Amino acid sequence: SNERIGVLVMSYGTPESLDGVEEYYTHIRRGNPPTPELLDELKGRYEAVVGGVFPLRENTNNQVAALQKTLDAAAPGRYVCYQGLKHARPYIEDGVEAMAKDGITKAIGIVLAPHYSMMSVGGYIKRAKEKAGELGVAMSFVESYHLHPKLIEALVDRVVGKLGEFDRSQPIKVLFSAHSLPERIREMGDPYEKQLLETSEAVANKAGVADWSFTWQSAGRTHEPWLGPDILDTLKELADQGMKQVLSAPVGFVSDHLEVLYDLDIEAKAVSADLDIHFERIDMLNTDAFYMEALAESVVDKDEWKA
Ligand code: FEC
Repeated sequence: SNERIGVLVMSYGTPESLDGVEEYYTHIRRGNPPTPELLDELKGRYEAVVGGVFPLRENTNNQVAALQKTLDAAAPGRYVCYQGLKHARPYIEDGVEAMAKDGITKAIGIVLAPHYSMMSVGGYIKRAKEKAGELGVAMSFVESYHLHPKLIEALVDRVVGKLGEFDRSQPIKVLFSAHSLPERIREMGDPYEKQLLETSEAVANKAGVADWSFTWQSAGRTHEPWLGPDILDTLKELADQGMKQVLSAPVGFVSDHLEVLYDLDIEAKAVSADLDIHFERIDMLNTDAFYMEALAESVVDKDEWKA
């Protein structure tokens, strides 16, 4: 049939300007406004990275446009992409509403994050499902794609490429990382950790990397315990062991944004410099062609309405 299928492409979202940081932070904190100290601290991080520009917005726009092109090449005219953001406009609910307005009754949701956790991707899906149910849009979801061969290939290319910039005659540690989550996800039997280790291992094996480990980053500023060790502690530990070269591979993220450009490129790099460690990071996927194909193939796989 020539029915059009909606594709709700979901991403974290970022403010549009420094003035929007308070609303954004309040949304992340489920309606609780941050203290002035926390707000200033977050604004300071945005300013340190990009002087008030928010790269995640343009990167998400570019990723959605590139995915549309990739889907058009695979199945001309069948899929129409809509954007839905977790913490900024257009919100997930806005994306579902836009589909319904365009007369779309069947849709597939996918998140621009490869690993499933109830506290991350699960939250995106829950909100989309709720709105779709209200508006009579039938939806299915890609929950994860952390071992898609083209995702792995794209990451392997980046690891191998960046290793070329190190002194190969000396030891190099590859540090895979992802956003930490509260430790209580363990009691909930969450697949997040296992999936992250599977991605890391697949990339390390294919890239021929023997010396690697996985570490967490960007833990939230709350009182409950978060998954560790944090990358800053891991770097200290490595320095104690005499390691002088580290390649950072943040496989839990797919785009240039604050958690990479600040937490790794500024914070982890400065800590490394103090520890006399040469620290580099792999390039992010952004609109990488293999990544776009991994997304497009995952969407087409979920299309239960195709002939
Ligand atoms: O560039 C940007 O403007 C946005 C960068 C950004 C990304 C991102 C991805 C993830 N987060 C995840 C979980 C949490 C949990 C909390 C939390 C808090 C923040 C804060 C900022 C922030 N996150 Fe985020 N996250 C990004 C930015 N995140 C800013 C608030 C200040 C701070 O704590 O640093 C804690 C919420 C709470 O307080 O209760 C939990 C996860 C991901 C990766 C998966 C995904 O992309 O959805 C998981 C990008």
